[in-house]
Amino acid sequence: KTVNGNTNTSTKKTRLPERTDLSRWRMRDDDDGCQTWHYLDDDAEAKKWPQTLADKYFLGLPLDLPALPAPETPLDAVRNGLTFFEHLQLPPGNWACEYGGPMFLLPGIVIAWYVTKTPISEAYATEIKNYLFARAHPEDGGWGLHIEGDSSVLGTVLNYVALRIVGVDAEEPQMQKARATLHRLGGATNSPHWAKVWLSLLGVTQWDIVNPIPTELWLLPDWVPFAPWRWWIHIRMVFLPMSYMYSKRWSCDETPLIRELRAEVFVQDWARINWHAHRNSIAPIDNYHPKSWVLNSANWLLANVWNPLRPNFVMNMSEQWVSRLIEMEDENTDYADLAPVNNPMNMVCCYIRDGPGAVSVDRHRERLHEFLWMKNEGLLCNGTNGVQCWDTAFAIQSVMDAGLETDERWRPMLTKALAFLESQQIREEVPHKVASYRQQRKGAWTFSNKTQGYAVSDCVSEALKSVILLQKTPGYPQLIEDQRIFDAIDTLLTFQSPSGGCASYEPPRAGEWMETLNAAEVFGCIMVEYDYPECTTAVVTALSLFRKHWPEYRADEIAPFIQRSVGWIKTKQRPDGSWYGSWGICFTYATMFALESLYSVGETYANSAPSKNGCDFLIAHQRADGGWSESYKACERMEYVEHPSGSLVVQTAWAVIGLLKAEYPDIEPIRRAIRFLAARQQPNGEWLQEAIEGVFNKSCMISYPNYKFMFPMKALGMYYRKHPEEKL
Ligand code: LAN
Repeated sequence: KTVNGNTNTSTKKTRLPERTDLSRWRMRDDDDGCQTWHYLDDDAEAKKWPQTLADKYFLGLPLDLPALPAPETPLDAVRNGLTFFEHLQLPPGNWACEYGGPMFLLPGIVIAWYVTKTPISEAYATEIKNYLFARAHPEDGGWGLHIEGDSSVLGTVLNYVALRIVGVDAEEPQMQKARATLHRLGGATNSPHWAKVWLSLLGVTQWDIVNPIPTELWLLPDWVPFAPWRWWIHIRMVFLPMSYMYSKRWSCDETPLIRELRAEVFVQDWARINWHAHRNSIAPIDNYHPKSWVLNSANWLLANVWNPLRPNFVMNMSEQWVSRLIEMEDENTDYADLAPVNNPMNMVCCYIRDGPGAVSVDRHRERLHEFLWMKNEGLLCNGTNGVQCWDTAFAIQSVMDAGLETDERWRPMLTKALAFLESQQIREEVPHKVASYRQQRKGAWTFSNKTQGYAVSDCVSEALKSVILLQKTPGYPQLIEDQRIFDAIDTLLTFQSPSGGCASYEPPRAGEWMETLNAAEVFGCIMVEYDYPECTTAVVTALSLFRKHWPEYRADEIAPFIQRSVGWIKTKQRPDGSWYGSWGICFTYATMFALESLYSVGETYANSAPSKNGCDFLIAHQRADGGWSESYKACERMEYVEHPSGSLVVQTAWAVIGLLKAEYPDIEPIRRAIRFLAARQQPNGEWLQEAIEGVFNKSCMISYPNYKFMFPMKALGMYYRKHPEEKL
């Protein structure tokens, strides 16, 4: 049964079921690490494909695992943790998990389905409804930028529309409440830029409300300082399809549902709205990064002068080139695309360009499923098409930090994990490397899987470390030969920025001044790459490990690389001794990495002021119960903020790892933290989910649920190795 295909076009709908039967959901993880969730309506099929323990865990169903012997030592606690975590390893050898948090992703997919007349199964529709209701703000019924954020127009209007598309009635109490919040925030005319794009595709708003997204930008020669190839990959890959849709001013068929939405999401009478006048209307809560006067002036000129005069040949030429670039991104990634914003947008572009029945549209349709994740709250959209390589690399390291890789008990699990990383190493450049301005990637790993294909400096590094560590342990198969390790190193060496640090997907291609062109409003630091202590540390430690085993290979480049990187990290230390974290929350996360970098060049508490200051910072924030606890607010405000719910296992583990790496001389605070971690462990070996762990672009939070396993185990294991005599 499906609910869409533009069949859901009126208010007179049959109600969606309350819920689906959780025991009918299965996650399939193909050998290439492509993960999709399936609902098995059919009993015979359900019998043939039984639910695994991992499925049950993801769905929050009871696992009925026995209590393990109570740990007496930190090593026992690691063993118990691994006993649990091993159940979650998937057949190809990787780990997976929900990767939710952002609340602007799922509506994009639902809207893309709607405008491309893609049927939505009743099971999917029901669980999308459940997830969005579960995540509505408890007080005002709206949604924010991310699950912990305050209600904003972006979150509220897009999720409201998504709910209507999947078949929820406008008069349901939750919908009335959400609508009231949306109206209080000024309604859809107050949407930020990206929401205006989605709503214009639906024809709920008109394209005149969208600030210009000129396709012409892609015709600029490379030397132009603001040419898009210099932007951060995520912004340029989103702007690309957006510009195509903007130039086409394409909207889907006007259905009764669209007409109803026009009556629901505005505070004004739809027919009288002056769209053009609302280009810059935005609710204060959505306006994290107000547009600069430079951008406002450029937008004014483009909207009022250029657009009316724009010659047809420029339009055609630029649209064609943008279309070609979209095609290249699709081909480079086999339609997985970079992330769940540009994927649904590229799909819509293919639909506009190639027509409803096109292969390109179908392939997007298939791959979009990889972003969706099912849990007890319902169906959500992950931030990427999985966490495969990243989490698997850390899982391996958390066993090895405890020295358990030689224990026969864990060898099969680790061997499978190694085989997975082997299968996911990228062996060649993308087909359109030069034309699509892609970074070198041969020998690299991605964050998710190989078909997505985007190398990230720290993802390459963490995977490479795990592979080297395991393959250098006697008894493990040599799945990756030396030449492939050298390929990874060659690629890694291209990641250093002129500053000495390392960024995420590419070394920065322009300066921070580009933020004056940040049109997204809801994010900060999004226009260009920046160097990050986290990414830099990962590269430094990977190179350090590599040169221990292959001291000759490109030695005269590796040594200065490491020196310069660590030098850069030192320049980023703040006066209070901390480092600001961009990908985890927040100072605790980055300080852990920075201390590890310092350690890798022999700098520790005893002999280095930066290391000592970093430790003192951590110690100053330890809480009475031995734990640490930082709130996501720290990322937004750029100052340490305690989380209201008290000490948290993930941050406590990060702090312990940092202190141990820095060889902090006093065991007492670390011992208390270790006991805190052990006390939070459940009798079956697991740790429970606490506050959200990750962040991007300063303002949007994202979950890393496996961190609650990997980092406490790593901390406990490192502590055990250092103080083998310690009991819990
Ligand atoms: C990620 C996830 C992983 C993350 C780390 C590897 C942890 C980091 O160290 C480097 C950057 C990286 C790869 C990263 C970049 C931005 C991503 C892809 C995300 C935070 C996951 C989701 C986010 C992406 C931008 C979401 C889509 C939103 C847009 C603004 C386009």
